[in-house]
Amino acid sequence: MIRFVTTNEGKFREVSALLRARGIQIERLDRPYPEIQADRLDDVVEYAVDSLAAEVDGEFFVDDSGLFIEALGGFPGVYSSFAYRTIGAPGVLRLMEGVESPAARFETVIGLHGQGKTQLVRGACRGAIAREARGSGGFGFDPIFVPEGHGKTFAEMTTDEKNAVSHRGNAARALAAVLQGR
Ligand code: ITT
Repeated sequence: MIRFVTTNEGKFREVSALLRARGIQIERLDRPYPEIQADRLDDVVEYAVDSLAAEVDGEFFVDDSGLFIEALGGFPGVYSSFAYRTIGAPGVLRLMEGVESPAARFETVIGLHGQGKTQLVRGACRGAIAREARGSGGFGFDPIFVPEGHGKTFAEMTTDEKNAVSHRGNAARALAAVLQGR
């Protein structure tokens, strides 16, 4: 059984639903791991996988994600977890006051460790920061993110609707392809 190492219940709900629909069962390992300060999600994931590989038995993967807002030079990006814990979604909305372009994207990098190697797969989702928070589903910055081509925020979508277009949905489909192709 492959384990998804995450402290974030929302991430597990999304990825496990998508993989289950493809016949892949996973288990959650709810424990934190070291997240280094780096400019790229890839580096954060590689470091996390290496440190976990010494402690976790069997095959596992981690998901590191970030919200990159164009007008803010990509902030919060790799610092999304810190930004969420400190200023939260209301703080991001305040930073957007008076900003012309709401363009933003979510990115996810999944690092899979198993069979003696580490493989990274990625997913992204373009969209915009909403004017105000809407919806009660999802987690994190979901109430303030509207994916391109949609009127709803992620927090106004079901898990399946979010997975169909989201950064994590795209990364999890790439993970499923890796797992099914070997
Ligand atoms: P783990 O590292 O234990 O998996 P985490 O919540 O710390 O959980 P991240 O380091 O990837 O996860 O943090 C990214 C932050 O970005 C997270 O705290 C969320 O608030 C936010 N985030 C990530 N994915 C998101 C999504 O799909 N929708 C909304 N917010 C998201």
